[in-house]
Amino acid sequence: MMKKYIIYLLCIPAISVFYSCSKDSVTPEPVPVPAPSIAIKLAADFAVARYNVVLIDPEVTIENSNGIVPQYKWSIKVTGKDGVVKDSVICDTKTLQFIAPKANDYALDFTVTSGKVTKQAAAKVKVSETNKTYNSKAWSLVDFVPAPGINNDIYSFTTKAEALAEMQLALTNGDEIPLGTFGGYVVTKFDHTVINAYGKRDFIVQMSENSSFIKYPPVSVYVAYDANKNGIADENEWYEIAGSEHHKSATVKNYEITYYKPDPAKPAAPGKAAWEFDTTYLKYTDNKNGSGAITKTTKFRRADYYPSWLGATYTLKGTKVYLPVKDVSDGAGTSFNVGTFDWGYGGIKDPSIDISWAVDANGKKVHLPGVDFVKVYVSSFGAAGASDLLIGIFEEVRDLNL
Ligand SMILES: [Ca+2]
Ligand SMILES: [Ca+2]
Repeated sequence: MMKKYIIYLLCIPAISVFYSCSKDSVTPEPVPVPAPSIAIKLAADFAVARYNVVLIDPEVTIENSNGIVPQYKWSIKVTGKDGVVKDSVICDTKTLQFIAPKANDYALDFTVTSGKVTKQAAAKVKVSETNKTYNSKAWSLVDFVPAPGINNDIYSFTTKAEALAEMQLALTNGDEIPLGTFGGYVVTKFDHTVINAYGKRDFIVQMSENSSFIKYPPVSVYVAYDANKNGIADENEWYEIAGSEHHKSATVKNYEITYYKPDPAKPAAPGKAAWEFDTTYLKYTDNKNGSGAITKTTKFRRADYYPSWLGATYTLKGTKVYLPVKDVSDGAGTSFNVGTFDWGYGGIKDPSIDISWAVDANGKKVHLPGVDFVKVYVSSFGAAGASDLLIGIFEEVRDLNL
């Protein structure tokens, strides 16, 4: 009896093993997966003038990719200071918009990788001399509309043309260009396309710098590459630089403020604090059902904040970025800490910009070979009590790699 029992027990694992094996044996043989293959059609030679873009768009056919997203890499041979030739990656998309600062013959390598399979192709670009000298600073003023601010009345313009001529002069002389509060902007143009250097910052936005007495807000940046080469920054050529604040919840996209010209006959409505000279001075409305008034401060009571040449009302637009402004005078409104942003703005610790941060209206990254135009605008709407509105004062934009 006992013997039988033992045998029975021992049989269970035996059967179990047999069962497992038989299950395996009915699994169909794995169908061999066809190896991926890559074919590249790329012209051998291209030619372009320096600081101009040539489009290099190879034909890539990938078979049996098994859903793997291919990776692309363009590199050029660069001779370092030590005389050693190295591959330098210049692009990671299929299409390359090649642009180079120097006349030379460039040897390009194009690599496509799909899983474990890699294919390479090569091309040459002959970059010719233009016999032009290019300036690192954007010297041409293309557009300028200030928002209200305490320094608008120093300019007694009657037309926009007059304002532009005067601000061009300021830019030429290295003088400052006041932008006022939210939405105030200036557009400048380079005499060349600022190259979007791969993995590097490309240009710098110089604003008036903070002192112990006066604090300036960071400013936002738009860029335009003159893709159709008509010399104009067309509406569809503008892209926003998505800096460190761009995706934060307090950031308001497509914000618009309308400013109303103050009535000089209106009696001042003083506030509780001595610095509040007129709390109903300059009316504004926005496109989020908001409205209010900019207070005229006692210190600037003789100033006209509204640019007289801009008519009865005008509207300024952009992404509104939240800027922390903290009263550090126990609510007296006489002393403030003004916040700053990490990267991707002017008026911050490091105001250098990588063109690769540009995004389209849907927030999607765009690949620009470079930029010809830079728009700088005040993207926060804040005041620092007795010190008045937080206003931006523009100095210049400059190519970092020229
Ligand atoms: Ca770059
Ligand atoms: Ca254009």
